[in-house]
Amino acid sequence: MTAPAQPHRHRLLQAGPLLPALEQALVARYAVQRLSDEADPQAFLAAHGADFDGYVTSAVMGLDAARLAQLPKLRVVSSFGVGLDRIDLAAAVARGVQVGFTPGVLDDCVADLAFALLLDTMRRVSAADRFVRRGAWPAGPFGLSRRVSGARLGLVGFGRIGQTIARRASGFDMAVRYHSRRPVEGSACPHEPSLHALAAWADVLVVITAGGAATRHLIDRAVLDALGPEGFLVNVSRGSVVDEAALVEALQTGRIAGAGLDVFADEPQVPEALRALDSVVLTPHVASATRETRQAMADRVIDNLEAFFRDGQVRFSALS
Ligand code: 8YV
Repeated sequence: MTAPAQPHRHRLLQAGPLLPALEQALVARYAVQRLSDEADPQAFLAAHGADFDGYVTSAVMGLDAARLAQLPKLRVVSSFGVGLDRIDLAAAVARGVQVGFTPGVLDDCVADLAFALLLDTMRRVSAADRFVRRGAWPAGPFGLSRRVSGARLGLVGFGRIGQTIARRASGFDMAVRYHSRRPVEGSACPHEPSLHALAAWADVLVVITAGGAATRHLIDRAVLDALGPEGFLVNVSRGSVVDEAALVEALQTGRIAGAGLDVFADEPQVPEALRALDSVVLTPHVASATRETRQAMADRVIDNLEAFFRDGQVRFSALS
């Protein structure tokens, strides 16, 4: 166990592994300690928790109130990602700790992956690829899939990413409606106040709402039944938003047609029941994972820290 050196530099605790280019940029500017390198992180925090000004984490690794309490001198958190469901913002506010995140730079890539999953599930691209690879084609044709152009797209959540997905959909002549707590002013897409009505209307439901307690299991058995046996589900938000057990059952019994999933209830564990289904396309939480977008996110993480240590204010605050 080593205490961080270089007392003249701001001391950052890094929750775990991050993009290598970001780790290099952090080390070039600050005295950085990676908590996940410690054999006994709890003992390390007990001995050195008071040494750190800043905490660097990600939307997936987060920062809970217990960890925050182990860092009594902490002044700033810089998170790699837009999701805030794993960061205890109330605890940070109560302590006067600023929280920076990376909005605006990942909307396009998350929307692109949502569309990739939508196209793949409806047109059965991955299933057709498996069909060709296992040599099944000579024995007979691959079955029919579903037309995407002109289909009805229901968006659950209509923030920056939801609106970007809607723009992608216009290129496919899709009809788009959305469900959110409040209608978005100035949008050409109709707001649907009832999630069940949206699911019943849609051919494909794309979930892009925030995670956390308020949206836990929003997509439940009743919503899946409203989507129906011809309907598809795509989730690029958080696994917690979908009742995964209800989803597995709906897929196994053909009560919905298929699903494209980038996020899961207990990542990185993906239930065997989902992996066994040919009607499901699975990706390992990679919606923002392009070189360009991850670098832009890394730049925001650094921007937030530099702005805080220079001006006392992160550039992109999760608290405003
Ligand atoms: C990043 C995400 O996943 O921004 C988010 O909320 O879930 C992803 O963009 C992820 O934080 C990388 O660890």
